[in-house]
Amino acid sequence: MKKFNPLLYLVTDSSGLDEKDFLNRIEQALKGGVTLLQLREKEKSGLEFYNLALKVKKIADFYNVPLIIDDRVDIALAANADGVHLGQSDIPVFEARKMLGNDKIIGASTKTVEQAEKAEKDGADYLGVGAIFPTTTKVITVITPVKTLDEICRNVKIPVAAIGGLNIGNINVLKNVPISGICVVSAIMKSKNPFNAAKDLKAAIIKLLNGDMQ
Ligand code: TZP
Ligand code: MG
Repeated sequence: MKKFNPLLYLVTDSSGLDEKDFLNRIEQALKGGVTLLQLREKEKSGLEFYNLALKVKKIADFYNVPLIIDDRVDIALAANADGVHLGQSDIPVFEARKMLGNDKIIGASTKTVEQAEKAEKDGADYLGVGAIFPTTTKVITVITPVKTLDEICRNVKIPVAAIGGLNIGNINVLKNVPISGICVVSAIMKSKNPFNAAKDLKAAIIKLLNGDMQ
């Protein structure tokens, strides 16, 4: 399995962007310090998703950042991505583990301590927990209180990344919560300058996790 660090985890959203702009934004964000990358496509056909995954994989490899594919174990395998991210309505983590073996990273979205403990037991390597704040990226979202996020972190051994509406102005709500990092979509994908957005967010999350934030 490729070593991974969910400190600053960029989840992509290509909607409204042409492919060149999309790929360029990803590259700028990787240059700015993104540590883990997820290709998340809800509208594309299998072929379109696969073709895009091949292009994104090349860029991610250049910056030595693991690429995770959202939902689709088949695309992750076909594009030789580094792993897959599964939600509660996707195929079960233990089935994905059987298909992918131990060399691929498996992430799971969880909203309760029970879901988190099950995902860990079933073979997940990290957890995404949220939405911490309302988000415009995903239409149907349920808020996960910071208290639940904290309980999840304290009940599993695998790394936990917080997600949902997070940006440089609000991540201080996560102070003292033993997360390993944050996942963001809009804070980077919709920023004017994805390089600076990633660089500034990374500095802020490092400060937050070291406990030096005001
Ligand atoms: N899962 C929970 S919230 C979310 C996902 C995929 C979207 C987060 O996007 P943003 O733009 O960082 O709020
Ligand atoms: Mg999913």
